[in-house]
Amino acid sequence: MKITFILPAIGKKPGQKYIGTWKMEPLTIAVLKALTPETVKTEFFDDRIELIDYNTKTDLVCITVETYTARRSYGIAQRFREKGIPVLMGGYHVALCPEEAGEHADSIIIGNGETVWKNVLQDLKEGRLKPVYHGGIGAYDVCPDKSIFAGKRYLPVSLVETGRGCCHGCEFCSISAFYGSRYFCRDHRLILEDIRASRHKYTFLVDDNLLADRENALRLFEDITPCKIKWAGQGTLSVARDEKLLKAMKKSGCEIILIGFESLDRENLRQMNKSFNDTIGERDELVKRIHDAGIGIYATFVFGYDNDDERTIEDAVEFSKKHKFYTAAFNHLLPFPGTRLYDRLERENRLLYDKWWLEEGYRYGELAFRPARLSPEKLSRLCRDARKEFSSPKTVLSRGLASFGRTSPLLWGLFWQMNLRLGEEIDMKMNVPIGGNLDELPK
Ligand code: B12
Ligand code: SF4
Repeated sequence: MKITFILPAIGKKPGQKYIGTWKMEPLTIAVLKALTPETVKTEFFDDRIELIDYNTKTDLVCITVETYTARRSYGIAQRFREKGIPVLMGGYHVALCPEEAGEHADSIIIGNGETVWKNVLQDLKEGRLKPVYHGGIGAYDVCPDKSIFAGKRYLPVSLVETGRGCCHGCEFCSISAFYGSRYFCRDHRLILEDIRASRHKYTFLVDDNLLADRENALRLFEDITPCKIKWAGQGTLSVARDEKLLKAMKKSGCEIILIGFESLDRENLRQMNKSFNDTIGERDELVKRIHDAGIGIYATFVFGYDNDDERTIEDAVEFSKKHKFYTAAFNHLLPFPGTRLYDRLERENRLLYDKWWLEEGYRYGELAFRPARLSPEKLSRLCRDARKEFSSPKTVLSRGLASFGRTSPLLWGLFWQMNLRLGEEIDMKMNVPIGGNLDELPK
């Protein structure tokens, strides 16, 4: 028996090179590989970096689907299904849009793969795959098998999962839609095992909110300290209020923390149900404490809430420049299916497409709804301009100099590589057609 795993790209511009940044090892595939007995042959195509062989002889094609990659996933699935090869799909998009995904696959899995993979393989062997498998959420107890990445070139960063879900309930977030404000921490013994098996000096701790459970985070930082790794992960600004946690985090090797500021505007934060980020008055001080602790910040912002206009976007860029963040993302708001944001915009009759992720001609960077104070085109342009401004040579230079000493020398070296490249790629990434031209897929 042979199984073919596929990670689809968002899309590709006709005739252009793929976008270069953020090509990390996809942990999802390594987890599925680890669950698969050695007697079953496996292969893996990462559509972001290589061509898919549609003539491969295989018994099952497994595709992991995100909303951005749904259109392309369905196109890829069709090619295999035309040849009589069954397709199984999983991932957050499938979990949040099971009916839609079910129309493009022979079988789908909602939730975790760990709990049902054995049954899937048995059913496949007996030729009676079920249309739906419910994997549930919560406990997961497997160490990924990264041998499936052999021969592929990824960023030299090891991904180690520490938790799934999040305690918060931000209106726009797929994680909050799927997990319903619940957080599941992973067994620390498995985390340590993964770290010991890692090949790279740098580790990305994969978690939607590493700090969701304070006591667990504190123990985790203590447990991983002896491993002497350098790591980056996702957290919240509130860590700066907790001196003990901040110290433990740094001691355990934290170099960069990704913080979703999202907006600096109180009304916007209220509307997105992220008032826990309403640190107006103390925000500068909290940022300073994190920097003083020797941790760089990857700041993310989202624009398109009802109080957003040119001024709020400018404020976010100025704030990011003032604090000389290691890096920052300025994204426009996007109504992901299954989120409360999607439902609200639908109710308010503000969606420009019923399903933007399936819309032919929909492009990365394009708005999919009508913002309250700006035209969709203008907001898209302002996000691009914000990225350009933050990545201008002058800003990169001043941020780079400030980062010296704030992070380790190796991460400082990475700063230049990453920020200069991100600047170059802004326009390459803008307007990538979602799904790409499916006719360009090799037959
Ligand atoms: C790490 C990460 C990234 C990394 C990418 C890593 C990489 N491999 O290259 C970076 C930082 C680059 C990134 C980028 C983006 N990301 Co991201 N990312 C994540 C994160 C935090 C972890 C993913 C992961 O490795 N999980 C661990 C694995 C083991 O879990 P898993 O994927 O859920 O798989 C399990 C099950 O879902 C299931 N399963 C999944 N697929 C399949 C398939 C089959 C066949 C089967 C049987 C089972 C199965 O079984 C697995 C084992 O239980 C997730 C959130 C999360 N907790 O998953 C967001 C997440 C996937 N990202 C998200 C988004 C929006 C993005 C961006 C679009 C952000 C942006 N605005 O630019 C970009 C672009 C993504 C792209 N496709 O190019 C969203 C997707 C939402 C959605 N509805 O699709 C998520 C869910 C975060 C969120 N808060 O909503 N991301
Ligand atoms: S804090 Fe982050 S992961 Fe948690 S619900 Fe909000 S956006 Fe989602």
